[in-house]
Amino acid sequence: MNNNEIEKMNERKPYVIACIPAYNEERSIAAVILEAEKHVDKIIVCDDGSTDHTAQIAERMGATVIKHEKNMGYGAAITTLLRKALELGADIAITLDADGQHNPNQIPQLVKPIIEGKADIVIGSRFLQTLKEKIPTYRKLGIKTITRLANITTKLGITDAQSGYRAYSQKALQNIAPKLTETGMGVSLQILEIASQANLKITETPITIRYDVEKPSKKNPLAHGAELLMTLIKLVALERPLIYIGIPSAASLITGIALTTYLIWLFNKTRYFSVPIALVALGALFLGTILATSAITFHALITISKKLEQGQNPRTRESRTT
Ligand SMILES: Nc1nc2c(ncn2[C@@H]2O[C@H](COP(=O)(O)OP(=O)(O)OP(=O)(O)O)[C@@H](O)[C@H]2O)c(=O)[nH]1
Ligand SMILES: [Mg+2]
Repeated sequence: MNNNEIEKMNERKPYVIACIPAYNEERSIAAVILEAEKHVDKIIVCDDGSTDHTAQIAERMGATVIKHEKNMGYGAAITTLLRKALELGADIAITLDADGQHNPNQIPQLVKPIIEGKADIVIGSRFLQTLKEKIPTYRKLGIKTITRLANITTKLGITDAQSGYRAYSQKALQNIAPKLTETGMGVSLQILEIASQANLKITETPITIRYDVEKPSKKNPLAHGAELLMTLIKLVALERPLIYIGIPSAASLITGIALTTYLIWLFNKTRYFSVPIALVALGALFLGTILATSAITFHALITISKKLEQGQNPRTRESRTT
């Protein structure tokens, strides 16, 4: 945010909207809304195809409810919410879970750095406060691994890449909301990737999280982790395909060529044709070719889409406005 924008926001009270994704959360949604409304101007709930009374309860509690006809996933719910917040002219949007794990009374802590002009995105981190031992070990390990990997690609140096408790400035919403495509839990990572590309300022603030409020039908943590890993690979590989797909492709091709050379040398020397080596060589050459083709295709597609984004004609390299 530049100084003008900060001054403009400080002239009046910022318009803060809480965005709550909810999928079958009838047990907790009312309490979350009740607590959150003390700290925000408006609450929007995205009912993500719930089959229980989540939507009716949220409506009765006075929230604006946007319903997905069927369950589309956490990322789809977040996308719907952030786009709606932008459309409603939010100065700040807060996302928090509907299951009661996040404490709405911590909203002021998340909003503060944005009001002070110190950040465009504030992440509520579970790893910056003393209660961290309450997080189940396998989750802590999973979140930390994903965060470490995310930090390599985004270079943001954050402690909790997977937190759903976040605050976004209007500038962040404008940059992020239109670009979201991840429908699952990977959206948290995609947001960081976009934020890093757009040079948005990100800070973290300590939050507490409850693990004693969980629903019986939770997603398997292994499936959850695998989904995040896939997103990360997708984001990274697609962002720099020449490196992340090109290098494995080159390694595979070199292995294939080396094995083929060895095979020929062996045959010349001993008249023995090793079928296993031939198969591995063929596989490596095949894989290398496929990866090389993908790397070049992705690279071309990304270059074209980036040019289009900048309003340039990809063929002539001339700006549309000239
Ligand atoms: N799992 C899941 N959650 C959704 C979906 N759509 C919206 N949500 C909401 O997104 C929020 C986060 O979902 P959780 O399943 O609690 O995910 P989490 O907090 O990262 O994982 P846990 O640590 O297992 O609680 C909750 O408020 C859900 O109701 C969906 O399709 N799947
Ligand atoms: Mg949860």
